[in-house]
Amino acid sequence: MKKQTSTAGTDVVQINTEQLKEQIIRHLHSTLGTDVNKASPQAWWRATCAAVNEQVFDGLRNTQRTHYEQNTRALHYFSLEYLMGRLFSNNLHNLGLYKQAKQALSELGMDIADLEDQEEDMALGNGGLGRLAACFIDSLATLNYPAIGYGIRYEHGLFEQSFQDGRQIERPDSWREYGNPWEICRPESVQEISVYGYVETVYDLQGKMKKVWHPGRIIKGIPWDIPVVGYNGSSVNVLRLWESRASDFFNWDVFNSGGYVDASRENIEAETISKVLYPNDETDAGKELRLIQQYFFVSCSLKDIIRRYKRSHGDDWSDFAKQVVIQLNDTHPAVSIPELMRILVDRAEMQWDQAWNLCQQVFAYTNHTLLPEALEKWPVRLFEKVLPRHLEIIYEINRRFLVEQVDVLWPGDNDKKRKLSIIEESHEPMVRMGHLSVVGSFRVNGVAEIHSQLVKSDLFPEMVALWPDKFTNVTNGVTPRRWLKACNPRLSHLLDQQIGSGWPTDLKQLSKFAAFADDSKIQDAFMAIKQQNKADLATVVKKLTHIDIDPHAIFDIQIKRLHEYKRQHLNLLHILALYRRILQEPDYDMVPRVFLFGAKAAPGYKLAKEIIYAINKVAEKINHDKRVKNRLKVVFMPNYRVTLAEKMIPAADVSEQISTAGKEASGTGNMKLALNGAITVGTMDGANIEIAEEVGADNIAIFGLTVDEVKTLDSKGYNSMDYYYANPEIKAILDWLETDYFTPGKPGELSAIKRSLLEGGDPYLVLADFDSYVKAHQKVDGWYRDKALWAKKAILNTASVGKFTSDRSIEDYVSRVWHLKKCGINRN
Ligand code: F58
Repeated sequence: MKKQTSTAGTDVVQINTEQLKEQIIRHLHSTLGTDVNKASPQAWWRATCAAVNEQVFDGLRNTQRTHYEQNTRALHYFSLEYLMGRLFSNNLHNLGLYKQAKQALSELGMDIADLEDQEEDMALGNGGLGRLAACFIDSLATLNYPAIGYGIRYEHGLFEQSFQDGRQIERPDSWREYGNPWEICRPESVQEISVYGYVETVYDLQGKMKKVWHPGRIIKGIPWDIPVVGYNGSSVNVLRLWESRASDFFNWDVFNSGGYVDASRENIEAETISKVLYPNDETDAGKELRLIQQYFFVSCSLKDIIRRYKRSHGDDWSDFAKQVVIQLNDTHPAVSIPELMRILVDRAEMQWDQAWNLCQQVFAYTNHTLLPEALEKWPVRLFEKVLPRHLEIIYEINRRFLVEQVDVLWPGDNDKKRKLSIIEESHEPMVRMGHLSVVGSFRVNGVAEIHSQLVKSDLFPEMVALWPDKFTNVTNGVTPRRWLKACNPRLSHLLDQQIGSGWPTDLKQLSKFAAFADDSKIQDAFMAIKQQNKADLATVVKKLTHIDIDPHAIFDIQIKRLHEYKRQHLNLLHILALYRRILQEPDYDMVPRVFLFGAKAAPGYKLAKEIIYAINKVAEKINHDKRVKNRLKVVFMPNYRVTLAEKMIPAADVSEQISTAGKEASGTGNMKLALNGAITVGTMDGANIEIAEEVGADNIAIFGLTVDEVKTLDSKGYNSMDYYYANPEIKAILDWLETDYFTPGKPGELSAIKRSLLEGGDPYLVLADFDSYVKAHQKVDGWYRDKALWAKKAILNTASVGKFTSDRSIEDYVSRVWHLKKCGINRN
């Protein structure tokens, strides 16, 4: 093996094809216990993973040793979700071994793509928030920042989706039923955590009061490490995921007295904690198990951090805030604030003020949503049952906050106190996790410029008055390694040829590609790549749905969780409008379009599921209607997930980013699609605004009400009925949905959408934006007719979105929040 210096300047151990072949065969024999002539694709995949891991573990050891020796300040990313997708090709790409592995496998008679398909997605997340965490840990490792991701090792990730007669069916996802080659169990770092029970007040000999929590149950947390391989031989960081188990395998007393069933029930209950990812999107039901999940992972992680700190500092806490910074990915891990206070005050016997001071230097909080129903609140009653001592601590944090901060700025103002209190005094008193997070953190950020503004103006204006410097913005980003280099090898190759191969770690270099926007040769090459990617996707579509789509049509793609605010139903109304025009005017002139959807609805979100059903039923009708003459096709891809996104994004011509202004915090799919040369049809919402700024008004189709216009309309009183009666096309479409045209023999089956838009008041202003949305699409249709014009716009999209690399987001966090230092890895 020879040592090489990579473009990043770090040493990378490069192994060649022959060595890789030997390693794979060796693992086939000694790890898998099989042979080349009878190994299944699954065994080949595992053997190759084992070979890859030889490199990964080298990097991991070197990184951990270097971090230990340097005693560096490190980021601890606390997230209940990591939507990782597959790791096989990602790790190969990041190690710079993809080509060698492809070649080695081909010489061994295997197709690397077939092996890639052996891997289940690691879908430990719902959507954008979980995928953001995955992009961030990729960037942290790539940029050589000491960091560790903490989360839960769910047995079942996000449910698997299929359609039965157009309706969403959910099945549990069992991603690691047959094991996961990327994880390492670390029994030496097991933690025990407590829940339930009661708090006793005791006095010591000096008369000093102490609170003693007598827990009702102890649960064991077992850590599993997933190496996070930075690009081009940089650091290999760790994602540490906790699995829950009963603290002792059996409660022997109960067992011995014949209570086998009772003893094993306790076991099952403990294991339930890490059993399943909550599939709620944006709305959070007040579930006891969810609170326990949150506390379980937070408590295990904090103890893990403190154990590591104490190894080098003993009981001296004075460097803790210098060494440790914890980022709360939304409020889900916010219970770590009272947990750290409990550890410091009850366990380490620190004075409250000193402990609170430490806490406020350690935590930072990212807000990902403004939707009121998504702001986490826990019933005080539930908190008291599950975490009685933490509730007391929250009360004390709140008391001091109201007396020492709120009452000082607004003396005697009880309205302000009511509004700012961490405890909401409703008929069912609640703990407001957003308030707790702001009060307990030194920095709070939103995830796009407009969103961060709205966090300040609409969500926490008084907190801004108290702490103006606490609030900042970090616009989201995506890793260009996965979302361009690995998923779109054709375009990556063209970029390498035209602008060099430095762009994956310095995405601003894409701007050099703008020089080719008018070059007809590059335009042709770019469009040919898009065409091939579309043909590939057409094959996938055929395989998954049996629907034929024409790669020459415009591929118009909306991929994201299904939610009213994301307005998949606005897209549907537009499709219905086009269909109706075709039926009314048989020669209706439009560039053929394929509308592709990918979305999962939360299992309990009725209207979201009705929207899926409606799209599927409309698709069925349109796709079989000869009169359409292939001008329209509608496809709902089943089981949308990271792996499907990697196939859809490189093939997109049009990117649908159509949320009601003010509702989508940022969006990240918008960035991935633009990066791959899709043109956005979008509202002035979230990061769309910044994308528009970067690509320029000519290269994006913006439509709809702005945030300010939405606010004005809402305050004036919006009446969706006005639009229904004023616009005959809207009326005809909504009435159409009520007939049995799309559901023969079953009129009214699709009426839920109409009901929500009319009787329901259309809370997301679908009808208000409909007209301008249709016009934006007409503009896009016009652009596409001119191939050179389209190619230019698409190229300029790719060339202009360098800002949206997660590397830039991470650098923003480092300078505005974390203050970390890069730590180059010593190899030997
Ligand atoms: C998303 N939130 C935002 N939440 O909606 C999106 O605009 C943003 O780009 C992204 O975060 C990253 O900042 C999101 O995905 C969830 O999935 C939660 C999961 C847990 C329950 C509540 C919603």
